[in-house]
Amino acid sequence: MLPGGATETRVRAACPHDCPDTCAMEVTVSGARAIKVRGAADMPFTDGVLCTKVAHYLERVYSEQRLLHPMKRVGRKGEGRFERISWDEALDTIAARFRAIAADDPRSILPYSYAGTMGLVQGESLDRRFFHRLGASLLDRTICASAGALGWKATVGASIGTDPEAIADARLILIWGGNPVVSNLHGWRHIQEARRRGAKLVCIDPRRSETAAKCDVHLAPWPGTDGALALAMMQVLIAEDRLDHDYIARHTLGFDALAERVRAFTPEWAAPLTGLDASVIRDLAREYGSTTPSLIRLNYGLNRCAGGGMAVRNIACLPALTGAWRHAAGGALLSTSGNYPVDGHALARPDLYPHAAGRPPRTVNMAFIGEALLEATDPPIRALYVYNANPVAVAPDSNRVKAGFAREDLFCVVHELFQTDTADYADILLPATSQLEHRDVHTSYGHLNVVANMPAIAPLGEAKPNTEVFRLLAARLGLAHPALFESDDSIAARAFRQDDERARGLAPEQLAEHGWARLNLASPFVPFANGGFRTPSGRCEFHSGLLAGLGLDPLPAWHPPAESVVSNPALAARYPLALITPPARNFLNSSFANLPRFRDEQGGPVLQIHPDDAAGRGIGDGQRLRIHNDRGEFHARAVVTTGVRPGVVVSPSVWWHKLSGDGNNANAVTASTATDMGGGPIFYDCLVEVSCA
Ligand SMILES: Nc1nc2c(c(=O)[nH]1)N[C@H]1C(S)=C(S)[C@@H](COP(=O)(O)OP(=O)(O)OC[C@H]3O[C@@H](n4cnc5c(=O)[nH]c(N)nc54)[C@H](O)[C@@H]3O)O[C@H]1N2
Ligand SMILES: Nc1nc2c(c(=O)[nH]1)N[C@H]1C(S)=C(S)[C@@H](COP(=O)(O)OP(=O)(O)OC[C@H]3O[C@@H](n4cnc5c(=O)[nH]c(N)nc54)[C@H](O)[C@@H]3O)O[C@H]1N2
Ligand code: SF4
Ligand SMILES: [Mo]
Repeated sequence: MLPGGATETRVRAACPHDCPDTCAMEVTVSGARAIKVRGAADMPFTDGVLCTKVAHYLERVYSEQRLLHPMKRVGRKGEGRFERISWDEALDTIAARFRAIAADDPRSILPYSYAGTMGLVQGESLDRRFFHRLGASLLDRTICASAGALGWKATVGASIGTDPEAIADARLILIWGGNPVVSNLHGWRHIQEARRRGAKLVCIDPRRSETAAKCDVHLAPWPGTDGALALAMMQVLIAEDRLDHDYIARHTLGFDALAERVRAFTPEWAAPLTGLDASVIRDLAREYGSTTPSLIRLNYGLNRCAGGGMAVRNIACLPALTGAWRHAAGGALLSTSGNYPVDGHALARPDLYPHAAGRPPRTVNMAFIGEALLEATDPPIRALYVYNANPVAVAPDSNRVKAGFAREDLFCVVHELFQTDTADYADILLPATSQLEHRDVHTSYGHLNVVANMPAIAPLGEAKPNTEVFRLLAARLGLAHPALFESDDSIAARAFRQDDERARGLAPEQLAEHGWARLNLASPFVPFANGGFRTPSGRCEFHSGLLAGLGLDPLPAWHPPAESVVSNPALAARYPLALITPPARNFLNSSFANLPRFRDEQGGPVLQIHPDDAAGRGIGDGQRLRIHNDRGEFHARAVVTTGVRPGVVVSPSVWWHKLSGDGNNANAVTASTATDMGGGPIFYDCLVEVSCA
């Protein structure tokens, strides 16, 4: 009992953000107010620790910037002027517009969401059911990982890899296209433990990231050339017979064709493409081929280039050649998400879709929302409902995206916690609850636990959870199906297939009480020690029937970047610098970028540039820069540093446009070109020129 009679309670929660660590949290509530958020001490992966962002979570939850009631637009689109309305007026307006548009063609309505919350309930349940029932356009959620996920799937079969809690005995760890110090903090703690026990850490990243600075070796290839590096490593392993023949014979498919394919891809071939010395590439391959256990921790940084899918696929072949998968601490890890027996059908109910004759479902690729809004004709998009996402800030080629959102004839609903760049374009702006105010249950892509989220406090103001809004809209639209009205607790309870062995221990009441549970997998979980790949052949597929069926090269290949000095010299003559815009430490994509603490920590948009590139352009440290190409421009402050290789410039992201000084963030220059597979964007495959502003 506290003074005044208030009691303190502790509520189990999950960090909702798009981060592989999916921390288990504990929220302390006093009276009606949350007073503390901390990492669960009893969950081994979280280990009582939250990152610097979420350690201050109450500043987000109770921010004075929170949207607390529905509003309608009174200014121009994008201007951000709104007037308060009631929930009844908001819902009636949306229902009336949706009803009218659906009467012509419901596919003119497009939902747009990504991973503002990763929760299965608030992120992929009633929302999906509602838009399925309506017969709206389907959204292909490609913006982050679709290229790499497909490259990995073609090779290994599913998003399954090394158990991140079993890596302490690795002797060599390649951190490839990832920056775990920033974006996988708890995974990094396990990597550090391996290092304490003697592992050597090699970081492969075009810039000296926070992680690269802490590794034993840093190799800085040109952006988008990892596929060539991996091919050359395979060439060396095979030519020098640094192979596990028994593993290859039992557990792989297509080795002879692979050997033939990589014969010409020598380190000398890869050197000019990657910008690494042939001897460096050969030494890396030799060390990889002679160190056991060896682990590759790859991340999605390397799938944001034109050849990103194939790059991930080429890397995924390596541990099968050396037999590194035999060891708990060996193999490779991109994502653990494929281990969860999520009942996607029960959550999303694709069967609710009304298959009207002569009207095939239409799918829109979220990555190219600008094009879709401006160019889709069959049918045109007339209404957009955005939740869990901030596309105006995070989608590539922002000027096109802004032009699409600015269409006067587009009816746009945004459901948000904050008035983001996207919210400024809403006709109706709805207030969303934070994670502390609603129920959810979470999988992870960086560990093997399920984490529950129980509501800790009542919704602030008039905020409502995503699910609640869809229940209310379904009623207003007269959509009678009972699946559209299921409660959050009930949805959470059916999230996992209870007949799946891996779900043993995930009983809903237990999870709600205990807060988290490890999947029922062996510990350590060594997924491919004895083969058992999730591919059609059950083998690691050097030759992929899946890719052949998609009209793609079935063998590992070299897919160059779309924009580089080597692959596009004409463009490089005008725009000679390769820009990458990786995650900023204090933001989570564009989340947190509006809150003073994190903005101040991050210190404004910067562009890191090598002294040689700066000198040639008369650029000094701290100078205001204009970064531009044919698509657009943004401004940032120069940081002259040898931490980036000459020819590469780096701008940690994602800033909000309207908080970036000149009204533009880095996506003003990124391209709306698709990756080689999976239809993903190529954020880190982007040529620019830089001058003083
Ligand atoms: N603090 C923080 N954490 C985050 C996020 C965030 O915004 N902030 N974002 C979250 C999200 S959405 C995701 S998808 C995950 C993972 O997000 P990822 O985008 O995989 O990000 P990182 O792990 O930070 O690492 C990306 C690294 O790849 C490097 N890189 C860029 N291009 C190339 C290339 O062509 N080749 C190679 N080898 N490296 C390249 C970048 O310099 C960067 O250091 O992180 C999540 N965690
Ligand atoms: N230049 C560049 N661009 C990038 C990237 C990059 O590295 N460089 N990274 C890309 C990647 S990997 C990704 S994953 C995307 C991320 O793109 P998004 O998934 O759009 O991520 P956020 O920018 O964090 O926006 C999520 C929004 O959801 C809101 N939200 C949170 N919880 C809820 C909720 O319960 N209900 C509702 N209605 N809203 C909620 C948050 O307030 C936030 O504004 O960005 C991509 N864009
Ligand atoms: S953002 Fe990642 S590291 Fe930070 S609390 Fe959430 S899950 Fe944990
Ligand atoms: Mo992402």
